[in-house]
Amino acid sequence: MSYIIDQFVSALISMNRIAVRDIVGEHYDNKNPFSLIEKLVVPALEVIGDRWEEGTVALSQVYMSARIIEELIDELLPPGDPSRIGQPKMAIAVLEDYHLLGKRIIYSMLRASGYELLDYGRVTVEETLEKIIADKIEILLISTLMLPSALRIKDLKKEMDQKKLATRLIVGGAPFRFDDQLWREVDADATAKDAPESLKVLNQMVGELS
Ligand code: B12
Repeated sequence: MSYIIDQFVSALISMNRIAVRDIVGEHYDNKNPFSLIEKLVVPALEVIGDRWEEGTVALSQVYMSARIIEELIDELLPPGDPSRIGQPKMAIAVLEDYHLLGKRIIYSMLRASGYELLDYGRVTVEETLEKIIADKIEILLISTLMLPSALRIKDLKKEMDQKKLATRLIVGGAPFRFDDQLWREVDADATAKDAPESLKVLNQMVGELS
């Protein structure tokens, strides 16, 4: 797989959409887009992020790679499952961060699995508070990819406690994968490293709430 990831990385950073499509066409079984995303897309973007950090890839290449991936994900991800499960009110948000792809994947995975959740898009701590109060949200999923954004979850949680809100928080994104104790430090209730695991964690939390 690592050879394929390398090929995929090269196609992305040289903005070769045709090669990107060819590689996807060769390795996608037309059944489970999440498996392709977790095995190929996420690791490739991680390699690109590492190369950017070591200075061998420009930010414009990171940006263009993400754009190509966005187009691909638009085509691959399934629509929501029409038979919604009776469930607590839930929402998903990107907190004070511009990295949106992870949220998009988690949102689609959960909707495809029958959950109905509001998509708050990119929000600040203040906006999040207003929204979860107005919508009476019981479970909030938060995605952050930068450490300063991840640490803002602790500020959100403090404000929630002051307002006596019992909304449960599930957090995820790169900082939580780099440090497996960070979710506890920001006072979240749970974390998950990828889309399939987010479904397991949510199923368990929904079970506890009902
Ligand atoms: C693509 C990318 C960008 C794109 C984003 C495009 C977009 N529309 O999203 C662009 C070019 C815009 C960008 C910009 C920047 N980036 Co950037 N970026 C990346 C990169 C390469 C990949 C991120 C990505 O999309 N991955 C694919 C998605 C699908 O994976 P994911 O988000 O991790 O999601 C998975 C899991 O984490 C999990 N998950 C995600 N969210 C959630 C939520 C819940 C509830 C759960 C349960 C699970 C979960 O499930 C997902 C599926 O498996 C990462 C490298 C990396 N290692 O992550 C750097 C990275 C995140 N960026 C970084 C930085 C520093 C920046 C910039 C500040 C650079 C700059 N100097 O301008 C800017 C910030 C812009 C801003 N103002 O916020 C750093 C962050 C470092 C840190 N610890 O703070 C990283 C880690 C790169 C690095 N190695 O240094 N970036």
